[in-house]
Amino acid sequence: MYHKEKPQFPKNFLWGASSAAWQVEGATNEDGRGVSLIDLNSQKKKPFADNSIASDHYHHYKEDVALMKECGFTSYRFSIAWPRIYPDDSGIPNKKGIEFYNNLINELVNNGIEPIVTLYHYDMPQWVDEKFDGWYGRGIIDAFDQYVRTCFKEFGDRVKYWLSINEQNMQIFYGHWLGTCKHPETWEKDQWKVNHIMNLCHAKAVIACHEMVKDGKIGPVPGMVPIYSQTGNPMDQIARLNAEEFTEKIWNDFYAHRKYSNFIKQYWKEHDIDPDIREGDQEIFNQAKIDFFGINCYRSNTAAEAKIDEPAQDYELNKYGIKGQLKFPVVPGVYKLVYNDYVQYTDWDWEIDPVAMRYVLRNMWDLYQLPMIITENGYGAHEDLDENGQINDIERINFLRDQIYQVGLAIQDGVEVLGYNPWSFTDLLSTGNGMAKRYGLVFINRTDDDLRDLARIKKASFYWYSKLIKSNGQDWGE
Ligand code: BGP
Repeated sequence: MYHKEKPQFPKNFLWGASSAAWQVEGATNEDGRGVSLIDLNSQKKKPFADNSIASDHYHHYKEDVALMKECGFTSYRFSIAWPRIYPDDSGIPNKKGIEFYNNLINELVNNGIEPIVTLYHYDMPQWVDEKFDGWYGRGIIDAFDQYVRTCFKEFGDRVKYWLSINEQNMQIFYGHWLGTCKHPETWEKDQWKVNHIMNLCHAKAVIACHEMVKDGKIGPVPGMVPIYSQTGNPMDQIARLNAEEFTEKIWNDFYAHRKYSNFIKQYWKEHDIDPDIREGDQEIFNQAKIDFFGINCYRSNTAAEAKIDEPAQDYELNKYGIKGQLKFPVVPGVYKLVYNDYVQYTDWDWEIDPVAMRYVLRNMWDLYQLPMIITENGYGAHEDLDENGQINDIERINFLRDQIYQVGLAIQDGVEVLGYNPWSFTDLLSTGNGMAKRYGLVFINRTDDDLRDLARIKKASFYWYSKLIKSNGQDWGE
């Protein structure tokens, strides 16, 4: 729909940016932090990159928050590292870990920046894995409950916006890549047990937040990739729906309705899958009413019919940022994903599609009528300082401008959006590509191989974003 006026953003809109502990903090061996599986993964699995120093935010947090303030932030989304709070199975929280997050939160609040905190962003403590078999064993449910309750008790007086588990759908869907899957031979069935346990952890976090945090609000963070149909062929439309179900809708329906949909129950029945739902589980779900959705959205996908006799193809991610390496999946009889002629692609073959942002917000609003906070969105690129020691990241400015404009249009369409927090504030480790794929508004002077001086250098996008957010979305810099 065409709107005559330019978009207006609500007063008190939360303008900020986003990060995750294991990708930005570093200091993995300091102040009593325990080992996380992601540390081990990041050290040995290429092209992951060693996270022991990352952007060294642990030691630079004051400087980083000062830069956020200078930029005009009113929010900052980050995650708490579970192994910093509970490094081992003693049941005693690590005072130094709590102190670090207290310092960070105080620094934010004192600078007028609303903290938005993710409880779990991929950093599974090694002891939880060894003792309970990680997400595979129900023992994690109480351990996670203990951890989140400690967070609510220690930080809930100042943190009002909480996010439960980052991209649970992607942790299941990309289980092999993100480390959730331990036994590839049986993952097809195991994934639903693992997912059910994650659902219980999510639900208990929602319940505990409402019990313990005065005025606290909590929501999940699905990784959203809206799916278009390749053509008007009705079979492509069904393929589109299938792709959407298996990559995101199963999760979103569950969070919002607090029960499993007929679609997934039917699938389990047909494939002889037992997700191990036990007595009492549904009672827990019934109480876990979420307040909003965090939305991570970078791109769109396009689906077409995959005939039952088409050869299957696994998703092959583009690991090195050389265009054309990504292979889209073919799931015979269900759907296949295809390239879209109407959009451009990044070096990692991610669709550059601002309209997807409006589409996802509209669609989620229609389905669930819950407010949303954009918790991730951004442009990953190869970058280094130019001869003047600067980063003139015009592509990122164009990307953000177009995406934010579409957020504004969704608001004009009547969608309730509370904030925009792109990925990322400073450069940080990409999940799969270390410093080779940068997203920041602020450059971190290091590469994967050379630590240089870790200086913070504002990119052109920092100045552009600052003007836009200080004018509450009026000064587009055109
Ligand atoms: C999201 C994750 C983030 C971040 C981002 C960018 O799925 O929540 O942790 O890494 O994707 O992805 P990448 O770093 O692989 O480009």
